[in-house]
Amino acid sequence: MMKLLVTGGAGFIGSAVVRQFLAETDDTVINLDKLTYAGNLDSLGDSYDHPRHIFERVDICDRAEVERVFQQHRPDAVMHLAAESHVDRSITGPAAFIETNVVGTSTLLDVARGYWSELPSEQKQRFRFHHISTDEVYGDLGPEDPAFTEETPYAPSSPYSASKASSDHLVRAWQRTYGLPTLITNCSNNYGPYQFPEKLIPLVILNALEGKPLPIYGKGDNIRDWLHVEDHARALRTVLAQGEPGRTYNIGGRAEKTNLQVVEAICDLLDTHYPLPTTHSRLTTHRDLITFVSDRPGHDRRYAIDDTRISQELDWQPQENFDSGLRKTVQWYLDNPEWVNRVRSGAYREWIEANYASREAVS
Ligand code: NAD
Ligand code: TDX
Repeated sequence: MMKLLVTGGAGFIGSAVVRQFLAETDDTVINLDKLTYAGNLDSLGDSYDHPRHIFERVDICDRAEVERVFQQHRPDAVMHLAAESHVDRSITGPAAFIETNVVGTSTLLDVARGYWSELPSEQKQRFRFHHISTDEVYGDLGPEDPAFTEETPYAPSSPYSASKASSDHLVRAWQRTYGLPTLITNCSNNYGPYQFPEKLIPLVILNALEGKPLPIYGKGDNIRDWLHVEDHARALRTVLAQGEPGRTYNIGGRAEKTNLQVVEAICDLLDTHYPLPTTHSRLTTHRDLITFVSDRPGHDRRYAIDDTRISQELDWQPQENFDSGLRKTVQWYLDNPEWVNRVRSGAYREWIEANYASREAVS
């Protein structure tokens, strides 16, 4: 049993990590999240009220508050997922990415270092700072290039990936200079339930359900490797438990697809389960909604992960294959109109502001 501090636990991947820890272990989870537009406590479902879940609305850039959380809850390990995560937003507004992903990560690291350095020796040895990062730090690949390994040189293309690369370097520096026992994982594109509909898969599902255009950047031939979020959460738990401090592990889904293949697959799934609205009678299939739009500036062509290290050293493999994972994901969005409507209408934000504004006023 341990006390785990998860940052970003109200986000897409963080909420999956929190739900999994609470359901499958006896650990206590301290969930530290600022609740930006991407933070949604609805995504925790019943886990929010779980007796082993403690929620702290805190900005990782706020050193005093982060110190308070460490001193008050005394975690055995940190899993750091809080970040600005959307590439398109980083292109129109990079400042928040530098602030949270770079300054915030350095603040968290430094508070963790101070806390860790004063732990009793046994606890100090067991402590881990696990930083959750992306394959985008490696830049992109040509069609015939070998997949990214943990030795691939960094070459980030977007403000988002540059900010994540910076945070990875900070984590390595804190490990090398101060001896903080860190772990880094670099993962490919995640998909699954509770993903904010700014990212390709939920955006396309929800636009298709409303008969809206499905925007594909450029020709749709950019390639991503897709991993189900529950598989990612399982990989993170494996690395935290068994990973060697100071080491990096790549995590991937063994599912390279062009964006057009992904969007067409969603359209085909919806054609069988959810016929087009009658208002669109001149359209015969959801594929007719596909609209090619101008490309993302600096758009990475291809990502692919060589998962030899995590699969051979830690015996982790993805369990969900992309076809069935995508089918379940489409079904989840069909089955959860309440979550979808609250996200789309912004209602979840009103609840957060009402709830936490009053809490702040009292303290
Ligand atoms: P997300 O945008 O869904 O969630 C991010 C969470 O962080 C939100 O709950 C938000 O409120 C919180 N947050 C943002 N700024 C904060 C701050 N200053 N202080 C405290 N909390 C803050 O992101 P996600 O898709 O769940 O990604 C989680 C992590 O995994 C990120 O670090 C991301 O870089 C990494 N990652 C994501 C993917 C992916 O496909 N989504 C793939 C690889 C790695
Ligand atoms: O409307 C769209 N049309 C489109 O063609 C959107 C939103 C995206 N795309 C393309 C761009 C990408 O090639 O689809 C691909 C996937 O786009 P996103 O869902 O925005 O993800 P990506 O940019 O690949 O980054 C994601 O994976 C790596 C996450 O957002 C990152 O946080 C993670 O690190």
